Amino acid sequence: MGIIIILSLILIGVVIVQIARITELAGTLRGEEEAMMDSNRRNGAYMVIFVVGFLIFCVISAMYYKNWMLGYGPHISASEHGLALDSLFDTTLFFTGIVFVLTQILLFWYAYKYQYKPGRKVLFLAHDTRLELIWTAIPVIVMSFLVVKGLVVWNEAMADTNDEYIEIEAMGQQFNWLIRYPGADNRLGERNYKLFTASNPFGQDWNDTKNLDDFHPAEIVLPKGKKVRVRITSKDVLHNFDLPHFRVKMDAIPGLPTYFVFTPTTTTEEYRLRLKETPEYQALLDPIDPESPLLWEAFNYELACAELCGSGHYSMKRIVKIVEQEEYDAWAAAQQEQAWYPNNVKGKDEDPFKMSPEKARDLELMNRKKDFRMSINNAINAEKVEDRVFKLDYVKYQTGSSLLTEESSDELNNLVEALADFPNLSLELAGHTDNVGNPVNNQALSQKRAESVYTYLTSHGIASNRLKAVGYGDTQPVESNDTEEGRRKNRRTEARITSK
Ligand SMILES: [Cu+2]
Repeated sequence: MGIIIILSLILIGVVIVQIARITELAGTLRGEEEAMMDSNRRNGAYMVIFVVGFLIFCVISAMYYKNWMLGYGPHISASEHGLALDSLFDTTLFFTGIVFVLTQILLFWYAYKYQYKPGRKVLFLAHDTRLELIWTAIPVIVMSFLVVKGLVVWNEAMADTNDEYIEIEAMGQQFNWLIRYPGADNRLGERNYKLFTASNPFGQDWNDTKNLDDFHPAEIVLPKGKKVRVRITSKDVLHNFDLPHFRVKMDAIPGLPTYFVFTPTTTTEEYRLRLKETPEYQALLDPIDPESPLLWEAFNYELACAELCGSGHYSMKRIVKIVEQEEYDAWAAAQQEQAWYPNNVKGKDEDPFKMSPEKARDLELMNRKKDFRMSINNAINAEKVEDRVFKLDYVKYQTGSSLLTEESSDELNNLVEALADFPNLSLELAGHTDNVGNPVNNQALSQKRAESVYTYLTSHGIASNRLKAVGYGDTQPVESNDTEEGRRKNRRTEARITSK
């Protein structure tokens, strides 16, 4: 094969040399100058035809592919800052477009106009201050304008924010993206590259309790309208975190964490509906399978790697879903079940909580706090008034007395914290007993117990006008009093939300 290619190249060379010789010979026969003028005229005309055809082709191809291009047709940005970025891109295209069209026209037109003619002389222009000024000043003005506008957009996208945001982490590796969510505590735990193992792909430090509820989903799901901060890192080589539909693009660099803040504004469903209106997206996804979905139905946002990182580079795609807040909450709650620590680390050798009872207790308290937060959130968001109630499961009293046990303070501190976070919340603290003993005594005891909680909260800085203590005695059982289990459930302290 190699020999054949080399032989062909030599043959083509011989042919070209022969043609040149014949042309030369014909030229000598007809008169050399005549032949050269003729060729110049022809080539000049070709140049003009080429530039006209080329510019028309540019315009037509831009129009033809418009609906496939980011920033045009249905592909207006799906994020807040993306609109500013697109407008910056359009401005740049406007200025460079003018220069592009003018230089192409002049380049080819001059080749025609200034073709060789006998007697025509070249103008030698050694220096012209005015010209120098003009072609320095125009780029300076245009470039300053573009750079300043670019800086404004950049600072906006990169600004540190005090707003509430969801922080997730994306770690590139050959060849996929690892995704980490902070879990119910909304905070990503510490990690260290020295801790990388097969069962710890992020190198999470399990001594940091913030890590214990972090989960690693297969897809990126985010709610519409919420600010998202992505921590971007790499495990091996350069990768690039690219969400083209949101105009998010940032290098993932080993050893140098980068980030990007963006706010998705369009759900996947809304984006599909936009594509539904576009003729280009009515085709079948798989042209030979009539059962396959249409292009707009099959559309998904995607995360790509935009750095040529190796042979498996193409496989770094991940699906990104933007959904409404309720759907996101449901998804996050389901993912919580798959949290990495309890499913992959807990009880194994690398689990630091395995040995120490102290740490096991820390973990238990953290989980209680999480459960408490969930139940208070559910109570606040409940639609029916009678559902706006939550139990203080770990508030306990000494037998037959209204004195709080020592461990009650953990749960009560969670309540103090929640009351500080929701300053408009007012509560009725309700004491309940089982039906053992005298109903009058039961009522009195439950009243006193509710008051103990009341006193604890007010002595920890909660305004007394937000709280009310009521004892219900044995009048509101939640289970039958016939079994020990039922009676245990009926002895309880609850908090009912009276205003929020
Ligand atoms: Cu990559």
